[in-house]
Amino acid sequence: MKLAIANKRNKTGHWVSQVSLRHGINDHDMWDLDADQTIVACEEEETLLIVATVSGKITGVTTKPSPGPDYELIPGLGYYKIHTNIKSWGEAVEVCYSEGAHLLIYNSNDEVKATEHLWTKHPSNLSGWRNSWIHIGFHDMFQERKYVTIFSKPLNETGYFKWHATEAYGGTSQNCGVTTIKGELADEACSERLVFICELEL
Ligand SMILES: [Ca+2]
Ligand SMILES: [Ca+2]
Repeated sequence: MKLAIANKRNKTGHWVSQVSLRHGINDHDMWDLDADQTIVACEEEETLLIVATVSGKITGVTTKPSPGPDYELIPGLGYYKIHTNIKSWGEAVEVCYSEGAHLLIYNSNDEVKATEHLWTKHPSNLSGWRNSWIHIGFHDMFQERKYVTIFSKPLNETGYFKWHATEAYGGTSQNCGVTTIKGELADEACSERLVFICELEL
C-alpha cells in the first residue's frame, strides 16, 4: 500500500494538493482514505496542513489461537499434540477444542507419516488393541456408515480416506473414528477411552 500527497500549481495560480492511495487489486475494499486540509497560521506565513487517515481491516488473514506449549510445529502442516491421558471420543473432541485446536483429521498421506513420531509418546500400557489405536475426528453417529468429520464434512472429501482392512464398519454400536499409526481408519464405540492427537492447522 502506498499513500502519496502531490502538490501542484494549476493554470490559475492556485495550489492543488492531491492525496492518493495505491493498493493491491485484491484488497480494493479494505481501505478507507479520509483526508482533511486546513490552513495553519504560523507567524508571518500560512501553511497548508493535510491530514490523511487510512483505515481498514485486514481480510483474508485469520488470527489463529496460539497452540499450547506442548504442541509441536510440523512445517507445512500445523501444530500437533498427543494426549496420553486417555479420554472417550467426545471428551477428546472437547479437550482439543479447549486448546484452540481440533481432534486430528488426516488430510493427506504426508500428514499420516508426519505425525507417526508422536505415537512414541503413546504409553502402550492400555489393554490389548487400545495400544494400537487413537481417536480421530470423524464419526457416523447420525447415520450408519455415513462418515463425516467433526466439521460435518464427508470423510471421503478430506483428502485422506483409507479404511483398515478388517476393523472398519463396526456397525451401529461403533460410531466414532479411530486410526492406527499407519492411518488405517475404523470406527469404534464412542465411550472407549483412548489416546488422541489434537491438531491446529497452519
Ligand atoms: Ca489435518
Ligand atoms: Ca457405525
